[in-house]
Amino acid sequence: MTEFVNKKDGQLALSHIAVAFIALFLGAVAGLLQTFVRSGEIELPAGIGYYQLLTAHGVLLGLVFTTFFIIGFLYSAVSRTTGALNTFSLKAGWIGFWFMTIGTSIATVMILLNKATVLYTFYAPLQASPWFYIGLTLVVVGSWVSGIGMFHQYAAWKKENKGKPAPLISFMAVSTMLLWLIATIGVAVTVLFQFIPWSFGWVDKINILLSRTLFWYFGHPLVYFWLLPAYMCWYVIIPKVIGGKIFSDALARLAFVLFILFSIPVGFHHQILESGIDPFWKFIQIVLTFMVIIPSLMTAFALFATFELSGREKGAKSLFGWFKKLPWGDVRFFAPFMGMLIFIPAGAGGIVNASHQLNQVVHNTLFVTGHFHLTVATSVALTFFGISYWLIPHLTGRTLTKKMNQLGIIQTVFWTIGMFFMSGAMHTVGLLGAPRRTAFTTYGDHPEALAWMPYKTAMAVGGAILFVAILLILYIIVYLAFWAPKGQEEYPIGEVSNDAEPTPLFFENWKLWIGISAVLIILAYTVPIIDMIQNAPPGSQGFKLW
Ligand code: HAS
Repeated sequence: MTEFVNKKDGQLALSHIAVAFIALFLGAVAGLLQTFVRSGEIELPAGIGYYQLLTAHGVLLGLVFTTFFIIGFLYSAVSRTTGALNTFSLKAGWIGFWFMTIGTSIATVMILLNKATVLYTFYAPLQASPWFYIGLTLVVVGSWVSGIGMFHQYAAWKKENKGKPAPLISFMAVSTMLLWLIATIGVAVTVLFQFIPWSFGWVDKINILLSRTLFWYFGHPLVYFWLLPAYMCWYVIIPKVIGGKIFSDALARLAFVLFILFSIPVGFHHQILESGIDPFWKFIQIVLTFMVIIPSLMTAFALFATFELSGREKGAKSLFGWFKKLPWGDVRFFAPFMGMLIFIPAGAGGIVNASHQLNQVVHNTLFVTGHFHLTVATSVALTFFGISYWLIPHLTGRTLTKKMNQLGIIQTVFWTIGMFFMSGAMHTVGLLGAPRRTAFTTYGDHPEALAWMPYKTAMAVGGAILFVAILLILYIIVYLAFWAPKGQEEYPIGEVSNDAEPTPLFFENWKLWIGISAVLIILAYTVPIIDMIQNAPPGSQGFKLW
């Protein structure tokens, strides 16, 4: 294992991270404008409307910021722990990067031209320009090439280190990309065989239910593709930052394997209220959804154990004495920690969503919007910021200064307060029945809508605080990349506790995990998909399977 990321590999990682933060800025501007347009406070020129801004916000933050940041971070982690990337992997990384960047640019231009106002889920019958779907295809293909690059580097390391488990963080990077590859098959199929032919006009109808099902086959593991890199930081980076040890290497690997197995065959929990799917299959997928909660509970357990063991080593005595021993003044810890803390209510909200009857109360309300602003936009985003504070200076040969550390802590506090108002209001007003994805102006003076108005103000206040937090993070990032003093910032990688059990090698039996994952997917999806095709409304298949 090397202490530093090789310079060439660092450039690859940095390029990804640069695109991620440009997307963060543009997506945040769209987010702020969207809040004002939605509440009817401003009207924008050139007919720029709520849904166009919402699409830009969702695509740039949910898809572009995350995917680019994740691939950049994963490449850096693989290079740091398995050594400089070999020629094939580095090339694959750059090819993937350019495919993704070109694809993103095409899709963004289409959104800006108002030719792809279809939201980030692009549900049919909303239709975008074919170029939007082609752009998305390039992003997916690019990410596959990047994934293959990482697999190649990992395989080369395994060949040279026969009989040894791969470094934990590289194992996690490979697991995350494997999950992504299996998941994106769904979106690739619907885009290539349904949306592109339909948007070019080669066929005049589309099987909506099938397209939504293929989307959610991808959409739920997508959220774990966002989450797992945050877990990589929580499991591997944080123990080192707090001066402790990784509680158990084997437990961490098991959690990642469980995500590969259970995060895909669960898409129906986004479609519980959709007709056309037999309740039996919905039930099966809800059961599997509850299975995918387990690795998160394991993660919570492991984190508490790491915190407690490290605190006790530093002399903490009472039941919660370890809490005081955590490095509260270190932003590399503080930002991800706030992400963890918020993941507790965020996860509870997910369990509410997944609980069949409760879903009837919250589905398509702002409660769901509140849920994902806590999960991806807080737990994941704050962790990604926490990573950036040391990763960017590490890659640019600079250091995280005391002042930037302090500013990072202020940024984290702003983000948390902003999200408390915004997401708190979304959860509450959602329970009162306020629909998601609807401009407030369309409510008119509907009596029920009057009760929602105070929450609208809370959301706007939260949104404004968040925008200030975005400006702060962008300033810090630019400072760390270009102006911070030269030096060497540590790339923290934790060591496993001496008391942990040895790691069994079967965790790297990929054939086994891919096999079980395939069986679960086939079990959960085959019959309902055949049903959807055979019982589609006349002429609406878009393509005929048989
Ligand atoms: Fe979700 C909708 C169910 C997790 C994102 N989710 C969404 C959407 C998004 C999203 C974007 O079943 C909207 C999609 C759309 O546009 O329509 N979600 C779940 C469940 C979980 C879950 C069961 N979601 C996530 C994560 C996301 C995310 C993670 C992004 C990263 N979600 C749903 C459902 C819907 C849904 C339904 C559809 C709703 C509808 O009707 O449309 C679970 O994975 C959650 C498990 C989490 C836990 C928490 C563990 C806590 C940990 C922290 C420990 C803290 C420590 C700190 C140690 C069990 C690990 C120390 C603390 C001290 C106090 C010292």
